[in-house]
Amino acid sequence: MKITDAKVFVGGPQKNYVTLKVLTDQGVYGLGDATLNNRETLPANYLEKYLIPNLIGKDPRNVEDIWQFFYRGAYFRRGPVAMAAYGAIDMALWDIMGKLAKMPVYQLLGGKSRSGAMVYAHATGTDLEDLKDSVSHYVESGYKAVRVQCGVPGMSTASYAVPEKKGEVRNYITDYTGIQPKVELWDSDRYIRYMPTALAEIRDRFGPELHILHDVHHRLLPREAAEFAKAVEPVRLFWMEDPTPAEDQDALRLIRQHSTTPIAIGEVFNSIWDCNRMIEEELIDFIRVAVTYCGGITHTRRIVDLAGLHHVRTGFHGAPSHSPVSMAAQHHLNAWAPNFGVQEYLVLGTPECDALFPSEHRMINGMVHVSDAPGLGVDFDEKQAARYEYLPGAHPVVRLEDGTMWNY
Ligand code: GCO
Ligand code: MG
Repeated sequence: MKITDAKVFVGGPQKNYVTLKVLTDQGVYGLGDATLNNRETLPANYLEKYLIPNLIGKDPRNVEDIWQFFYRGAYFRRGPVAMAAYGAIDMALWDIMGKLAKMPVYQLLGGKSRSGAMVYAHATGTDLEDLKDSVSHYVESGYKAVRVQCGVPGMSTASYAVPEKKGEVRNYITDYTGIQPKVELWDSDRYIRYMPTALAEIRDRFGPELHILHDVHHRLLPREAAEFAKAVEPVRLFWMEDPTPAEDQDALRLIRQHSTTPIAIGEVFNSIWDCNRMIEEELIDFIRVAVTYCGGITHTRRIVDLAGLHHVRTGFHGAPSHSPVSMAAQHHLNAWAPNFGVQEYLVLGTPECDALFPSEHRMINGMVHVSDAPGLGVDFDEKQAARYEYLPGAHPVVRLEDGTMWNY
């Protein structure tokens, strides 16, 4: 059996999904997702210029060897661009394997460990009242876990994941008016003074059962993060995400020494080598890698297994930048992983997105029920894809009030 061709598509409904389709001489094809938010053309280019010419002619059933061929063969390995590109190939090969075996991918991984996988939604508000309305909306729709973010009084612009105006539904992940980023201003002091009381009000209003998550988005210094983690302890967060920039993992030790608030980290990691030490030292509670830019199912599964040895549960990244293809790959890992925690889950399910990626995965009452179709259980409509093209876009950048650059 041989791979005969592979094609890359960039585009989608208000998104730049990077979709890979791998074709074989047996008529079976596989799909992968290489979307790297706001840098989408880079993995697409890597696939087209370097990887696909070397993929053609290989036996798609040698999933492990193909992964190792690209990873070890590159010499300059790892990094989000390369790992997203290998990740897309890997997902497509697992899709092909499932279709050949006539089994859903979760069965190839070892079968189902649960009937449904809990997901969390993003609630947000310009202020606390606005946020409460947003949380109510998700609670009423059946979600058991909600991430909460809201504006901080006195801060001169909106901060991470918060709309500028009340009621405005803002695509805070990407602004598609061009590649020049907007500037957000940040003030850690105001945030540390305000956010613990805001989170406590959300707990009071919604009661003890709701799983409340919060994303600090790499903004605090280690000592500040320790103070914050301690201050929010009474709220009993499901997790506090990315309290400090992910490069300095020693910072987590200081936070750990001062608080029992669960820590989630990993959406910017690309390999097991970025997180093995903090997993082994048990400095985190949830690992947030994504199957897309962490090298696909083959590599992500190794991280999940290592995490399981150290009581670390999964909480895969699922920002709106992920296409239904990588989300499907994560649904299969989530169905199997003995140490599953939660799945981030957003705005999929628009009619345009469903038409582009028909799928049997279902989200009901805050739980994902994985598809039993062979392979990944998601398809890609090339006619629909022809409607879309690449849209240049950017994240905001962050500065302190005096102009100093800070972490987005
Ligand atoms: C999350 C993330 C995202 C990132 C985005 C960057 O927890 O979902 O922090 O919102 O900001 O993926 O491209
Ligand atoms: Mg995050």
